[in-house]
Amino acid sequence: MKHQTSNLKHETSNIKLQTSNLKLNDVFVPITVFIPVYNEELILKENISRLANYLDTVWPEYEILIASNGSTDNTMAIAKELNSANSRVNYFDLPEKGVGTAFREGITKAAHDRIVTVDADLTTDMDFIPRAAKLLDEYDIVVGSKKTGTQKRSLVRILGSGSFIFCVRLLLGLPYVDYSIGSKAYRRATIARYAEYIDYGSSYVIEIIYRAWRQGASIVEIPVSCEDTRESKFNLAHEGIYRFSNLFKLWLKTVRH
Ligand SMILES: Nc1nc2c(ncn2[C@@H]2O[C@H](COP(=O)(O)OP(=O)(O)O)[C@@H](O)[C@H]2O)c(=O)[nH]1
Ligand SMILES: [Mg+2]
Repeated sequence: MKHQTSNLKHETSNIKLQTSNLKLNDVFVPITVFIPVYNEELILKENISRLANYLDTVWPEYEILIASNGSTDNTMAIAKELNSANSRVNYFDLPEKGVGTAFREGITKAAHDRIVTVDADLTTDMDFIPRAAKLLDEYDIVVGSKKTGTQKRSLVRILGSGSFIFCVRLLLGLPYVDYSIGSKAYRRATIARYAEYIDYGSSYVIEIIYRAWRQGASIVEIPVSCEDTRESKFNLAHEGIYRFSNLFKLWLKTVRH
């Protein structure tokens, strides 16, 4: 798949290159770091500041895009405050529910053509962002994988995602092992093709990866390390039923017909 880039030569020495695979003469294409949020007032300010400080040291031009679906706490007020303090932080809030809905909107609202998704709790190592952004020079999609990396997560969650991955492989033949929303990176031109298939919830990840994979997109999976520090914002039972039923629907729609 063809990709348009607006090349930004990195020539300044004030950017410390902290990731092993980045070199001073690399070309750093601007990125949007997309962060879906729902009622994240407890961590948003601290984590976005931490993320921006980190990105300042590894990536010359970026946007942090905070995307909410009707958060009912102070999340949006904090997002507004962060934007006033730092013009690289943008935000929007949608009345409709769901991370997929937010992501679909994010594809059109993102300031840049390379979109890296990260969860607001920053439980996955931030160095996924520059590693994945760089890989988008060559690939359409980068899948950050906790399974091939390291994970400190509850057994219930590891077993839940393990059985989901097993069924994905069985039904769709997809070879990847992480379909969570966080730690993924996409070229906008690739995902824009699948925008109409983006569901309201987290199933959009597998929907995009699967459709792109079938059409021969270049996809790479890289390990990430993840340590859960809090309970999920998702209702895990509901999330499990939703994901498995959507997987089954996807199989019916695309494999059998
Ligand atoms: N926009 C949006 N973000 C959500 C929603 N539900 C959860 N999130 C965000 O999705 C990200 C992942 O949630 P998290 O609770 O860390 O889920 P985990 O992957 O199960 O640990 C966090 O940034 C949440 O704030 C939602 O309905 N809409
Ligand atoms: Mg989390």
